[in-house]
Amino acid sequence: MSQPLIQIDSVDVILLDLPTIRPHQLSVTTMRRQKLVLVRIRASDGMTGWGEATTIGGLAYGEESPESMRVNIETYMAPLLLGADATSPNARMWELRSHLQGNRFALCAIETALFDAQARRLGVPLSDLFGGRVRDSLPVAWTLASGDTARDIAEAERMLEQKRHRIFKLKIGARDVRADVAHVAAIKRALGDQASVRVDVNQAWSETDAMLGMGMLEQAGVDLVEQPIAAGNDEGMRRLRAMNRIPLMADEALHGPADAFRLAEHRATDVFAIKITQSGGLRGAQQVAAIGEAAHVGLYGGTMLEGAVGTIASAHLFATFPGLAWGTELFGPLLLTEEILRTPLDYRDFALHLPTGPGLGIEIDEEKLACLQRQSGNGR
Ligand code: MUC
Ligand code: MG
Repeated sequence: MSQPLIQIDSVDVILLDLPTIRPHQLSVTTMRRQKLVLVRIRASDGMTGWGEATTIGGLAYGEESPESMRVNIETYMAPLLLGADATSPNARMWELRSHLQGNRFALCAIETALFDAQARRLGVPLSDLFGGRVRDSLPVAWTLASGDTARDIAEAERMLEQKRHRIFKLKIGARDVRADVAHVAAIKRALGDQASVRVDVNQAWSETDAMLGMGMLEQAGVDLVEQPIAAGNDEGMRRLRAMNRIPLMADEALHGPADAFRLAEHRATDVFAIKITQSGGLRGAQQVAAIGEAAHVGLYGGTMLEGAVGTIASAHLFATFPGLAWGTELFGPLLLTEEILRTPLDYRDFALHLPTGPGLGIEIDEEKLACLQRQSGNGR
């Protein structure tokens, strides 16, 4: 093939270890810090694109860790990208996928960076490359996960007052089922009809725990139960759906279009929690949404608690989904103590408002990044 006119010049991986505003307790880990994984791709026409591959608690949540991603991107992915045509994200991703197995998160970051740069090159928002927006703002849930009922209620009341969030997801599963349900019921009682209360069990329950728990959660007025049982137990999810009226959402069970197809075919879920990283990238997540819409599965815009880059990339894609009945949980940057953008993301009126500029529509503060990298001890 002839030499591409616009080539990929560099691929950099930047790790930032940032404190969270409070401990964030999930059944699989308690986060006090979040390690952001950022990918920066520079092209010979001077365009730069950014992507993100952040995960939760090292290897506590998924198969890729921040450190393994850095090694894999630098050793195996960057050499396949350098010198190649920067203007076709699809061609680059096809090439990578034909040489590599797995690595959904790392591939998502690379794909996002390629699309960001290409959209900037064309002078359009990234969402335009995915068919265009059907909305300019997205409802955003907040996760209550301090581990303390009174503190969670106070936090939720503050969010309602500030008009930041009126959908709350409660992380449960670390304690006994009855203790967890009592915690959820107390929060729902305190908030009443002003808020939608949902729970995420992060696979912690056995099927019998879930049979008990879901009935009680329905009585307590909970609107949605996310991944109560093990990711591989489709039959269990099907049985729970048949037994309960409360909708069920698949999260850890959903790793891209093939899982979406299987879950839809088995009628194992009411709602898909779509995450761009879990789906292996923006195109994979778009395909998950298409399968959901065709199979009448509800859509929810999920997060891996990414910082601003992954959050706004997800928002660009989710804003193109006509059916997003369950809203989103794109609150990741609000859980962090440090800002990496020159202008922070726009959260107000219970929603995230999308930027209108080209690409991701954000400007990374590279000086701040360099300083945070040094503080994190992850600089290069
Ligand atoms: C998950 O399991 O959904 C999303 C919000 C949150 O607090 O944790 C994540 C992961
Ligand atoms: Mg979840």
